[in-house]
Amino acid sequence: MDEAPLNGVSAPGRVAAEGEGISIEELALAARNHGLPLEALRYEVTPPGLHYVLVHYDIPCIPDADAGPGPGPGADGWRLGVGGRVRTPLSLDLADLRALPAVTRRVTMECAGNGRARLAPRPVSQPWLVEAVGTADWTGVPLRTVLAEAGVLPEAVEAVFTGADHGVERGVEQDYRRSLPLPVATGTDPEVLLAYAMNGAPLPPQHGFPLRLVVPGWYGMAHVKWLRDITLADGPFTGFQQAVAYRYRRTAEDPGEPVTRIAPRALMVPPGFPDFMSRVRVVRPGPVRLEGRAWSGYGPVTRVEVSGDGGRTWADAEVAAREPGGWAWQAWSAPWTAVPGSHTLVVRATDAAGRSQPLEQPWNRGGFGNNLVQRVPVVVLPGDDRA
Ligand SMILES: Nc1nc2c(c(=O)[nH]1)N[C@H]1C(S)=C(S)[C@@H](COP(=O)(O)O)O[C@H]1N2
Ligand SMILES: [Mo]
Repeated sequence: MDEAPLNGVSAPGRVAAEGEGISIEELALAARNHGLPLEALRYEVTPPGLHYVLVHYDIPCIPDADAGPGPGPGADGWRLGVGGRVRTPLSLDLADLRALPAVTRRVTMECAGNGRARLAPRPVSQPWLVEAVGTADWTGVPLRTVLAEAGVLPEAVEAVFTGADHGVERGVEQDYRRSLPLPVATGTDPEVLLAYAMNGAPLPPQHGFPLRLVVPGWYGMAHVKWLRDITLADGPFTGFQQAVAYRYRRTAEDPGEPVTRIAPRALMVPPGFPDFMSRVRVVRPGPVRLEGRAWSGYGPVTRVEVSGDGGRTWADAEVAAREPGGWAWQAWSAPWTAVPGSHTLVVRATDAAGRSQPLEQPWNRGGFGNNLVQRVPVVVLPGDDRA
């Protein structure tokens, strides 16, 4: 179905008024979707259930025949259509896709809205702090394998991907749908995947069962879940998720620039132990090994710096090398001496292209690509009276 205005349901995108707190509507989104608990940054591959989740509408229920009694290819009744400007339109089921040569890629994915909740003024949407990230091993078929089988015609310039989920957003009824320029869709660096497995198991319902797109290095919105159709188009796609949402704009009228690759970010496993309500960290005095992960959609992270005094002075952390050709986060660690009192720890990543993280809050209307440095307030206890 084409995108169409829906009479009677219209909520324009807006930014919160000065001092306006998080609303019940934002809380409803924050409760449906969820982030990575920061202590789970300790895992190189995010354990099942701890990877962040972002779903615009409802999770579609596509039955999994494999999960029930009796044989079956899985996802009975589901098929992936490949059409538009192609020589041979295809209709593939999961068995067809599993019969093609498979690859597995470790990919860090992050929501473009990560960091939005701290913006002032705050764009009213899913209120992420910094935790909308996760890393998984995705198994599937390179998209270019399937496109080559269909035979892309010379006039095609974009591939448009449609999910099985449906909803209304700012008054526009739509299927979740995004496009990629053909050079990205058929490229090898990154190589776009049609993934049917996550960490060696079929995709969980919330992560796109039975099939999703994985676009290494790009923000989450490009990784279309519950993929049911790929259409090759001879012009740029102008649907809602492409032309209205996911653009870097200063004002509502500004056409803006499209949101694509992930800006560099480092996150820290908060040290010590938390206060239940405030999440303030409590640390015993003495040497502490700070650790975390860092990533960038523009290439490897080459430098991670840590500050123990709110960003006045910095020290280099040790950073693990990125797997060649890989798109997964890199581990970092740094020593720190916890001295009694209150401190703010800060961490900052820089990638091979020289992109880094700002110390002052940047701002755009959608709250996208905000890679402001993470600040972790800690209270170090007096003396070691427990020793
Ligand atoms: N079909 C569909 N695909 C989707 C979405 C969606 O709502 N519907 N959300 C996108 C967004 S905004 C993000 S950040 C990622 C989140 O993927 P995850 O939930 O597997 O972490 O999926 C993307 N793919
Ligand atoms: Mo997202």
